[in-house]
Amino acid sequence: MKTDRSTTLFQRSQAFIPGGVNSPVRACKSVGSLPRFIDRAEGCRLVDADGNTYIDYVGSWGPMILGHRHPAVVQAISDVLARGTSFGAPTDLELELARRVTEAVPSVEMVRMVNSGTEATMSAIRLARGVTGRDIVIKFDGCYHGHADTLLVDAGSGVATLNIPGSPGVPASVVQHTLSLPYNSPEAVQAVMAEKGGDVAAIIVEPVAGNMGMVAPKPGFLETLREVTAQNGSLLIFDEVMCGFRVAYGGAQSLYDIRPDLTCFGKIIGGGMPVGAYGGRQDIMGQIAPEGAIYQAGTLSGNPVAMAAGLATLEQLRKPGAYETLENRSRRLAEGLAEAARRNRIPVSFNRVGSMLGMFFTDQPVVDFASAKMSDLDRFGRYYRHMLDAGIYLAPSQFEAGFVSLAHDDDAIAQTLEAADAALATLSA
Ligand code: KE4
Repeated sequence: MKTDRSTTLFQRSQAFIPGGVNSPVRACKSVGSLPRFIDRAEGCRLVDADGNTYIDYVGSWGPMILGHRHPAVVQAISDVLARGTSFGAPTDLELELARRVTEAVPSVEMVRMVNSGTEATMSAIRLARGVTGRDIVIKFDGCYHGHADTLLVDAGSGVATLNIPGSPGVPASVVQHTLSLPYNSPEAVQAVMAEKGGDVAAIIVEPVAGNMGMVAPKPGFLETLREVTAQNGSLLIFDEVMCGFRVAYGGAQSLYDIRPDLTCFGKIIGGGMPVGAYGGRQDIMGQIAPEGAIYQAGTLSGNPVAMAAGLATLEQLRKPGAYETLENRSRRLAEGLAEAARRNRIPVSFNRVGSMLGMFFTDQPVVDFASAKMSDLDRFGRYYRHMLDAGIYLAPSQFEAGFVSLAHDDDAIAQTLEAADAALATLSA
């Protein structure tokens, strides 16, 4: 596969951008691969700077659930450009997207738009601390909630991929109030809440985790979080930046029938444009400035272009059958991959919730960060590179999730399974 152009661009980028990338995981360091510079995309396919085509299972890390350049999204962006790009003032578009989100997610009575998932979770934590007057926040090992100081503890995603212990630059004084517990361990949460519950402002969780690879909540785990937070006057925050509108139109909370106090969104609600949001009960959200005293702000919050792209995306997802199609195609892919692994006698463990999936090179179930880290990372790297050379674009880390879009048709799934069979065959050698 010719990669001269990506090679040259990457060399030049490293002179101007740290690591040559604007987000660490894109450097593909953990899989020993050259990052591909992408030139354009359409549907489920990317084309890189050298003209190579790939079937895309990263989907810009989640937003591209319709596939790239969906006509309705392109049209919506084009229409709003005729009006302008940013006003720093309220618009009907942000009102309509806020209404749509509250309509889709009953626990969200009010919502504030921001510009990234990090801003959403950072703001939700400040709000929880402000409302409860408490400092302690509980998160879970392997969950990643963006790079705000207070949450960069035992994080997943790029922190896990690059093995960054927390991160230099985050003062101990900032993370002293952040506790990180094993995911899917109700016992660990119950023990800590029994001792410290009265001082806990919030528990924040990825209800379907996608940053230690993809890990689903065990029955009873989310229910325990809801119970112990209610018992102690702490807030339950669902970080649905990744799984919101991904695993269901109402998000993971609709799948598992849990009503959190606050929910964070991002990715899909911006349809590929920069966006984040946090929302929840009116009595909590009403304490955010200017209505309340808890401050949060943003120059481009509610940006009309992002709002238009997000609205067009949700419009397509509201159509009958959208999530059934995602489920059917994702199931076919996962079953095909499992069959290929069996055929080639490669031990793999699979997790999937809807169109969010994870394939781990381990023969043990993966239910938390500790079990995810038992995966054979060398094997993952070899599999990744074979798939890339075969035109299949996977997330360049064992600790990321894969995403199927509505644009992944039968041919794309068939081509992926064929490539996977060949890649797995080389691993058994
Ligand atoms: P952003 O600040 O990157 O928009 O969102 C942070 C965030 C918050 N919560 C969850 C559950 C997330 O998955 C993320 C970001 N996800 C990663 C992918 N694992 C973004 C990719 C990257 O960091 O480049």
